[in-house]
Amino acid sequence: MRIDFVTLFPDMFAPVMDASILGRAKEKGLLEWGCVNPRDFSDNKHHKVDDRPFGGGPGMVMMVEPLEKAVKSVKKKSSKTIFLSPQGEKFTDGKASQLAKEKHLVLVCGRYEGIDERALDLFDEELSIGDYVLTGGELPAMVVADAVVRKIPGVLKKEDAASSESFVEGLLDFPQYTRPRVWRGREVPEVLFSGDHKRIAAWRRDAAKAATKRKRPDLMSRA
Ligand code: 4GX
Repeated sequence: MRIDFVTLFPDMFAPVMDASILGRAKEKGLLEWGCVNPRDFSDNKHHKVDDRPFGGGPGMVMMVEPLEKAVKSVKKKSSKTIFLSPQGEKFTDGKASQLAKEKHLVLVCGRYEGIDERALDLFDEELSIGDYVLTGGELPAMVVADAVVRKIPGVLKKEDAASSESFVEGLLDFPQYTRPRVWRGREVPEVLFSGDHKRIAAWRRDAAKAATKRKRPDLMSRA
């Protein structure tokens, strides 16, 4: 998969996109990514990309022209273009699985009070990572990229690690333990040492259900 970020702050991306599992995905040839800066497409001599809102009010609005040129410079027929904003459809793990099947994502990051409404025609989808307001779309774009790339076959070490986790079956993860077997008097559940894989699987299913009921009752109806 290739991902292009349209952003006024391209320096934010490498520390996240080249680290850890995403960095390894790139080394393995499973991910390519790049940034394109609307500022480089401004015909204004000061490379201006924002302007005051018509009708007045505080803050600035991203101008449509540099944004359109930047998107068009990376977009191909097979690309899916996505704008990140609090007004978007809620981004979910299911959405991440859908997007992992795409060949090319163009993730567009807004700043300021938002973008000129007429720029919305450039996008196939508008997604929100949650009901809070950030200072820009860069972190949401990287959240989406991270959740999508880990779904690409071969990115995670164990092929099944992506399908046996939270949300995929509508439940939270089951509790995990590692050494030591006793920590400050707290013991690891006995069943996990039984070697009985059926019993362990049954315990994990029950524990996942109990955790979901307690921590995220809103998910229970879906599971
Ligand atoms: N999930 N932001 C977008 C600029 C903006 C402001 C108003 C449109 C209208 C966000 C989120 C998010 C911050 C990205 C504001 N765009 N994006 N940006 N929550 O908070 O996706």
